[in-house]
Amino acid sequence: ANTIYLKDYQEPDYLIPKTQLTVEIFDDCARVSSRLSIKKNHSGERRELKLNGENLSFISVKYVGEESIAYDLCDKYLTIVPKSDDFILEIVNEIDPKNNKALEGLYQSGDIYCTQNEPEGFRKICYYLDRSDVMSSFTTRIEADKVDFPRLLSNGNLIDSGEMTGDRHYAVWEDPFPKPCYLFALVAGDLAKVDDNFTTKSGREIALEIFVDHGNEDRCEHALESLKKSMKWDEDRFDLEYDLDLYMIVAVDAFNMGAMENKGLNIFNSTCALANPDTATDANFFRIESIIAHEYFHNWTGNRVTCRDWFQLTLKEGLTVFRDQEFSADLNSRAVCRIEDVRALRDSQFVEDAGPNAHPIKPASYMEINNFYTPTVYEKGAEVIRMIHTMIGESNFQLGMKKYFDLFDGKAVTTEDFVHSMEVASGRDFKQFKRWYSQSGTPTVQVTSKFDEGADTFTLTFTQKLKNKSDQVYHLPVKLGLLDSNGEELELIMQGKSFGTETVLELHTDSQSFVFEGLKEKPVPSLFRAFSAPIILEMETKREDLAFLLSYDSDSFNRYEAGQRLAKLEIESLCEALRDNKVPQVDHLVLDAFSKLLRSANADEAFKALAFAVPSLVSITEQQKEFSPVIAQKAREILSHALAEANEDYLAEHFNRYNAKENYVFNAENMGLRSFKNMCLHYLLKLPKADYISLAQDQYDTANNLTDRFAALQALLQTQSTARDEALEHFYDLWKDDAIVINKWFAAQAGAPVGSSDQLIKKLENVEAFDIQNPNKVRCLYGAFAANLPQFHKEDGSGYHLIADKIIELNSFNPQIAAGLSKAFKKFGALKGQQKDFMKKALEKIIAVDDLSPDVYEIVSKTLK
Ligand code: DPP
Ligand code: ZN
Repeated sequence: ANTIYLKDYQEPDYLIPKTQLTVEIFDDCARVSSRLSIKKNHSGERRELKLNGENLSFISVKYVGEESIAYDLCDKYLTIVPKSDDFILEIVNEIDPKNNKALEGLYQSGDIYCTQNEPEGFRKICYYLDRSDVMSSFTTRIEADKVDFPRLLSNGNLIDSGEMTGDRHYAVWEDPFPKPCYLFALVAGDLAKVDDNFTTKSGREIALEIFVDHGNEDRCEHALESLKKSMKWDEDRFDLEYDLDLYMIVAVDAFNMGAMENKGLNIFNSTCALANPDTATDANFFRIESIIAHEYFHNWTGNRVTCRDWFQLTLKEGLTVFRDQEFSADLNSRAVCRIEDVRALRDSQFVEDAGPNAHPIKPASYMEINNFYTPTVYEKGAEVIRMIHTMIGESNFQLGMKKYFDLFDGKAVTTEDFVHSMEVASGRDFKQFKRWYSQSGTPTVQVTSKFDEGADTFTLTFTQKLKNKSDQVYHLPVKLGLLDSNGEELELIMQGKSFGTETVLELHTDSQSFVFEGLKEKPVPSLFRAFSAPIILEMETKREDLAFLLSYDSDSFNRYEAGQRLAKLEIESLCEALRDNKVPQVDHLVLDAFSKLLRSANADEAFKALAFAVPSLVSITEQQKEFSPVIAQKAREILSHALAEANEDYLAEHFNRYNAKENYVFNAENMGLRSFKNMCLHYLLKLPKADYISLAQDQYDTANNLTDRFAALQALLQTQSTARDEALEHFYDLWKDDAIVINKWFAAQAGAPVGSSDQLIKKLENVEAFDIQNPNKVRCLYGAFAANLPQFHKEDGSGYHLIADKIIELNSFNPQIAAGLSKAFKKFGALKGQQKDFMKKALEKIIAVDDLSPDVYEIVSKTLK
């Protein structure tokens, strides 16, 4: 496979100011006729014009009004030597959407035709300059059978439609905003429509339309509400208004990504759009709200201002994730959102950054750009934007956004252009800060402290430990406070100047000290509040101090963090005891600290549900000196069991208190109450009592919403009981024909701590509701199994071989999904002995496949290196 480098970027030789497409859909193929207005884009001699095109049946190419012209055709390009600097080409080709199982370009999902063109799908529709710095005004005519395809949709405004002979009809769409072809979309099918409207702050009425399979009309309300909230929020906080008169969303079942921000015509994976209380959990409702927002926010950060090239992907993704995180935080509980975002960052991005496929948020090279839609580009990218926000503050950040749109609206730009806008608006210099864009790996910040009793000073020293030899020191913000022994915030005084009780320090050099004055007693520091930088904090903190911060820190994130650090210390001790064949004993200080939190009056239920949960298995194994998920899982269970036992009465009582039978309403408060209640249930089922199994069984049977029903099922999945089997069987019978809901049934079993195995997976892939061609099902069965660390890393290597075989199967028709699953082998470097040999064999089996896609090759070869 070829490696493509950022340093080789060159401006396009030609531009395509205008694109007119006609797409005729027939039974056995689709015919695409394109009329491209092309213009030379440099002052030198005319060069050849190389149009991208893959998997296309070429029919003809000519200048408008002429016969044929000389051309050269290979499996990747159509090349001509232009006769002038400004001309119109007419090209015809055919494609086969029905057999397009890679789900890129134009393909069939169920009975619907739809497109996915980011990053490089458009070249599978027609010959084109498929690169994001070529922006064009599109007019699209679609023709199809009117019975099978009553809806014909594309970007922009419908300007014409009508009947044709032979039961066919047509629609013509015009998008007034020039865009790169990755934002082109087309949908044809028999879809139900649910609509609504939104009036913008300048008084324009926007029609909102959601298109879904017939029968799903009652699952659209939440997406529409979320869309209206997003439109309003973007006006209020970012002063950004929608620009077309129509906003359409289409939900399809077969989709590689979560959703796609095509101009005026978003296409969504149905899991990320459709919800009602019976078919979606709180987590689904929350996620849908944030993805609807994310795609909507792309209209400005992504579409109006787009990326010059795909190395700049984080320009739009990091920024848009930051925006959707802020939206969720403003609408729900900011503290809970931050904790969940950081948890997700650590469990996915930190792991990626420590593994074989680590890359900077702005990669310097790639083999297959599809492999770079990663937690690093997205979530770490958002953290980088957040650090700028933390250092310059909201009002300067908004001035920076204004500057960004002033300078770059309608353009395809780079991450430097974004940072430049922020520098101009804030008067700051971010030259050093830009290292966050080009260096990979999570930096560690070591902190030591010293209290000088005579001088009443407290000194904090921060030292950066970088990941790679060639790395240079980062510029990063440290938000902090100091607590006195009563848990009160102390005034921060440095060099005689007061900074209130919370401030943001900035690190620039490899070691920096800060001296806080006027302190009568040794304070307890609370550092990196709200996780102000994506780093690993290394600081020796006594268990007593962690317990203290868990009780008193005014920063919710650090309160949570103190508990997690305390629990991890304890789990580490338990792991050691298990390794040494000693009887593991849980420390009373830890149990007391968590029991106190559970009863604390100064924390809400949503927070408690997060803070009382033991650290994730991933976050534990990432810190292990020797990677051993089986021992980590055992230690984790010992701690959970001890917490359940120590708080049994309280958990049982509070489970009842919140077991209300009110109608389901999705909002932050109710979501918090439900998560607390279900956390109680989850702990109770760690105790081997028939009463608690009945409790879960009863909740499963009588729940009036999927959140509670599914939580009961998951609680039962921790047990080996007939109640477990009955609930699983019932769930399957109820939802087997529902493409979205049944996926939860696969994921819950594949990921279960008890009962999952390679044998189970082989049984589940044969049930009728499974379909390997559907990416959601692959993610929910094989993806969930590969993320079930004790199972995937089972001693006999069976997990590795199962997943390797599936990657090989997927590689033959959907390389993108195959490559995604290949990332499961990321712990290769941490393995030892026979375990490593087993994984090596599995990886070598993949590498040996004929016709291995560049997608899979890139991931696996880098893993083996
Ligand atoms: N559809 C993906 C996203 O919105 C890629 N743009 O992040
Ligand atoms: Zn995005």
